Amino acid sequence: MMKSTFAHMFSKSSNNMKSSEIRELLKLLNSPEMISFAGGLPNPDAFPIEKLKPVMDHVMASHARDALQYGTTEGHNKLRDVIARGMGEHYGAPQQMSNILITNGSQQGLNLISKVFLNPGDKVLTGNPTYLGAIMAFVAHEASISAVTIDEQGMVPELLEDKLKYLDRRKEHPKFMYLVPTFQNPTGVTIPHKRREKIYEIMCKYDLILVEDDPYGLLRFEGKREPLMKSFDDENRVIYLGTFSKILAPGFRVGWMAAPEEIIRKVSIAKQAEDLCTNSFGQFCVFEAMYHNILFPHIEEIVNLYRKKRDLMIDALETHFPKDVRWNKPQGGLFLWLVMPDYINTLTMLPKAIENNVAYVTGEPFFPNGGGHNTMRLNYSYATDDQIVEGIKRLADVIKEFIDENKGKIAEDYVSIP
Ligand code: PMP
Ligand code: G9A
Repeated sequence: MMKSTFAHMFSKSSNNMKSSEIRELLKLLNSPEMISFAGGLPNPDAFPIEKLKPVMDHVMASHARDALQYGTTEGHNKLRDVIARGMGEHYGAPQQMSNILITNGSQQGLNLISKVFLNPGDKVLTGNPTYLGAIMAFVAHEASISAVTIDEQGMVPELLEDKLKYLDRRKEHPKFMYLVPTFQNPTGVTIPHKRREKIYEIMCKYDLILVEDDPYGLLRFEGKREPLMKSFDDENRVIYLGTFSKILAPGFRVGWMAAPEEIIRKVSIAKQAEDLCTNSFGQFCVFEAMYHNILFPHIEEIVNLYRKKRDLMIDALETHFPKDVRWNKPQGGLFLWLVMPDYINTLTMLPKAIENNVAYVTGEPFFPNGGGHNTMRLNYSYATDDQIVEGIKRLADVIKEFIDENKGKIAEDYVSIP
């Protein structure tokens, strides 16, 4: 390994940072033969390119002096205002503009929340598994994550309450809880209405704040929409994170936070030091895309596209995969979650898959407290239809071979999913 010149100079907190298995993997997947089910990427063929061109022309023709200028840290007011009203119209959780801060994607929201709430050693509650990017943000701020087992309906209220009682006895009150209640990354699981109410009730009882991360809620293919946790929030304990990344385009890097004004104020001071403001041009484009009615027809289009891709992937799994692998059928979002037999370690299998030009994300990094060695996440939005069929065939061959080699063995690092 290269001798380090700077190791003694890096900060303690930088040594706590862990790199993202997903982002590192994405760098390796640039060969044209590779079929990637790895990153949670929207389909680029579906970007509304032709519709966005006139929007961008309009921004340059009519708003260039502001769109090319720095903006306020809180964000472009017209965008904040339309989001505040939209949260009422589309989510039953109306906001004032002063409750909205525009972020450089919801990933920044996660980092800013960590920055303003977490001291080293503070507890954060999450599901087990949960979104890797959130784990990274919490760990970078030296939080200690306490993860609560989830089932096929997401966080289990009884287990949450048990965990809170346990932490109470140890006088370790969590700073906040983090959930992706709808079409969770990585499992695709959605918490049903009744459970959401129960979880909110427990939050009130134990004086808990919730970070509700919701990039996928509008990508629903079928079934009834579940209310936002934010829509129950009489006690002002929910910090909601939204983003245009999956419903329009992640390249704009525009998301938002909806929270009590006191939190917005604190977070915007933290953001001042981080990036001064979210990129103005992106914010203007997103606002105009909404104003010119491009956003919601686009969402309808990708919902139809992704529903077909989910079905195609599930058909291919049913046709080609061995019967002892299990998967779910989420009603939306971008991911399927697969559970292999215990003796399969998906991390050990990954190089074989990559050699065969197919990639997935291993499940283990999504488990803050360990587990999931035999799980994997498959993204179905990014690949073409032909690639989905071919990629699942390739993956099935890799898995069958691996099963033959490993059947009867216990995976070396066997940790059962709690
Ligand atoms: N939260 C979750 C649950 C995600 O899946 C993602 C992206 N994959 C993000 C946050 C970050 O998205 P962005 O910063 O692009 O808004
Ligand atoms: O890191 C990215 O590119 C966003 C996608 C996240 C994911 O795959 O979970």
